[in-house]
Amino acid sequence: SQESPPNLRVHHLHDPVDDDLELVRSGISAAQPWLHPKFFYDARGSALFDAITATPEYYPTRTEAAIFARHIDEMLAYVDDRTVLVEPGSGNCDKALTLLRNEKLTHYAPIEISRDFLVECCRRLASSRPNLLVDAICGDFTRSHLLPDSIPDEGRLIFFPGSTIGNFDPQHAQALLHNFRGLAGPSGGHLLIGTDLPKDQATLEAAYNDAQGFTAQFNLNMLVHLNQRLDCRFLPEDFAHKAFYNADLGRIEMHLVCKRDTPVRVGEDQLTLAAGQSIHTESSYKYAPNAFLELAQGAGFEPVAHWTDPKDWFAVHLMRA
Ligand code: AVJ
Repeated sequence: SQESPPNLRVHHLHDPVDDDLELVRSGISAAQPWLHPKFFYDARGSALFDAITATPEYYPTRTEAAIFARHIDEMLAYVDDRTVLVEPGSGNCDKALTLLRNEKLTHYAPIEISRDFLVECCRRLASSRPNLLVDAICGDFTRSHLLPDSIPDEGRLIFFPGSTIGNFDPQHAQALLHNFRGLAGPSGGHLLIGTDLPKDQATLEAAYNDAQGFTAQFNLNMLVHLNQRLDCRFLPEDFAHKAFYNADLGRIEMHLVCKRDTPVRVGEDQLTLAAGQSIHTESSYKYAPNAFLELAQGAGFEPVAHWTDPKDWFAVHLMRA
């Protein structure tokens, strides 16, 4: 293995497999079977997500990037040289690069469940930026609400771009935002968060049904990942990708539809999913700016400002903790 650059520290948070097994067991045996979207992200899933963001149909990543590029100075007006940029669910860390170009930011702490992927990305980042301190935190941000002691808590900036908040039902989203308030530290913390906006159904549905089929592979890869991680013995060839906009609930839903009766094993339990049944693998809520503000204020944040793109497809909110 390669040597780590001196400005990179790698931390591993407690991540018990037993709890994941229980999460899979309760989901798969529900009346509408479901699996948590965090199980998309092993190394292959993270690479497939990167491929999705490069497709012409998947507008969120590039739309958000344009908003950052245009308004970065306003967004970072509150940052000083003690600010730590903390990013739950950082993926390949690309989204932070625009912010990290600002010299006031000298300390970056990404938290990511896809461990090997994170360490590899952080090695590259730390090598190319010798003056940036990188604390790579390998762990599940939906579980861990404490950061390693080596990360100062004066005025942290919690960075949660990409509309990842949309994966959580409103009630869970609010609880997560509440935890982020804790992460932001006792004084002067901020949250910079991206949310996808409601828009016409065709644009939304195309973004989750790209013609090259990366989204379908990404969805199916969850089964391969769970087979490896928890020995579930799903038969991926028995499932088909399906994604549609649920207008009543204001969310995209992704499912894996059973093409035939198919066996599943979770721990000691053996069950059968029937042909035509589906596993709900992801929701992606689309919040109008006011709806999101209400949610975040309910979690104790105060709005500072928000920005959108010229088409009003995506929003970035800055909030005070
Ligand atoms: C990373 C959760 C924001 O919901 O749009 C992309 C994941 N799923 N295509 C999203 C995803 C299918 C993505 N988030």
